[in-house]
Amino acid sequence: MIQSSELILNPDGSVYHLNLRPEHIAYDIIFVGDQNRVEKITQFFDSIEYSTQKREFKTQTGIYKGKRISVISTGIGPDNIDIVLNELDALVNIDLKTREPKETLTSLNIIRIGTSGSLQEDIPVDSFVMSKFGLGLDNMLRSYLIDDVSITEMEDAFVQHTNWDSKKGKPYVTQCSEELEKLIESDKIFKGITATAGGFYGPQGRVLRLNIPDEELNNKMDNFSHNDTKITNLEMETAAIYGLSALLGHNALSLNAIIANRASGTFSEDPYKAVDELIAYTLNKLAGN
Ligand code: R1P
Repeated sequence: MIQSSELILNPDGSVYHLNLRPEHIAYDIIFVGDQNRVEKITQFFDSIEYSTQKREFKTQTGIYKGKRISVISTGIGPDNIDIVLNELDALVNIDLKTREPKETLTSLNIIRIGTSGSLQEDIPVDSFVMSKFGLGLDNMLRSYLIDDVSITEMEDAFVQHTNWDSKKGKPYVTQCSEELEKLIESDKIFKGITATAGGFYGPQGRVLRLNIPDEELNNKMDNFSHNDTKITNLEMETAAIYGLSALLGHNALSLNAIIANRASGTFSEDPYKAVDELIAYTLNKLAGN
């Protein structure tokens, strides 16, 4: 039995941070970072059956063209992904009354729709990127036993290429769900490695008033290539989502609207439009159109 200190439930039986009970979520789930983006997606739904919010975790579940979908905001960063993935998994794979893992496990389909900066000059602002791999620079996943899901060959190549400082912990590489990749892909979408940082400034090489150990790291990341796959973009959630989903048996895919290009120093003139287009594209693919 999982102790109540380990799996914390609210008085109404909902999981601690997400405020959800099992009946509140669909098996197809869209993640966004910003809670204000949840309704930018559900505004297209035919109906909404459930809404809740606690802190940055806002959920709405409803029907889009006959498909039941939940949209959940995760907030920023891999630490929040740890909370969201574990609590969603508990909703489907742990009996919350007996506090025992279920014998038959359920796989959720999880698609993140995010914004990101491109590292490659040839991936312009307003384009879409699908993360074939997540490269975690953040360490969160290393709190788990990840040998079965991490791609050590690429991790080692990256460590060598960047002369990675071992004091920062070893980067981890995890992969998207091939099933979701096939469902969503098109010739309009760039594919590559998405690097996930555990912070926005120093962890992504931004220097304001604090020095960082390796000012060349972003350049080295731009030049990294493994089996002809390059690092396309840098954000704060994808590798953690892929890693925990793979460990827990869920399917995950991360899509990003590119709103900045750090190689050319450009920023989208209309970032909201790019995100709206990615939302429409993803919803239609999920609904089978
Ligand atoms: C940083 O501003 C946030 O924006 C990106 C990063 O991953 C990070 O969470 O994601 P969203 O588009 O989900 O906000």
